[in-house]
Amino acid sequence: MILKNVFLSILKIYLIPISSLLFITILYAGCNKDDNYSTNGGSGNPGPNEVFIENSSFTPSNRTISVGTTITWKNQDGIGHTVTSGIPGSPSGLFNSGNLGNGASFSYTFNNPGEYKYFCNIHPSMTAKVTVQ
Ligand SMILES: [Cu+2]
Repeated sequence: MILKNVFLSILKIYLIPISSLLFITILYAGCNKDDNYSTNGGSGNPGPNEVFIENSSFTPSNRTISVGTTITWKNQDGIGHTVTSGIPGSPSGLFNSGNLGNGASFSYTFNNPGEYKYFCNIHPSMTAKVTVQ
């Protein structure tokens, strides 16, 4: 009977903190994974404020964000691209990355709501937009 009580006490003292620690560790591991997800700049999927340029297209082609958000475009292609505001043949002049080589990135902060179309000045078939709300 005494042995059983001792055993139960040990269970209470050690098992609860250990399982809590394990739970917290798993939570943190999940968060860190998300952080890498949006900042690794390598393969995989773009983070919430990123647009990847890959296979001569903008991914995702319509990114919806809130006012004040900075979008970062990353060129994952082996060839150069630009991120130019407006539509092919009619740039709006709001932003223009210039030629981005492989691995290069460009950022722009959207401070007003609206729909912002953009394209690649080298490949006019590459068009996309950012919706700011
Ligand atoms: Cu291009």
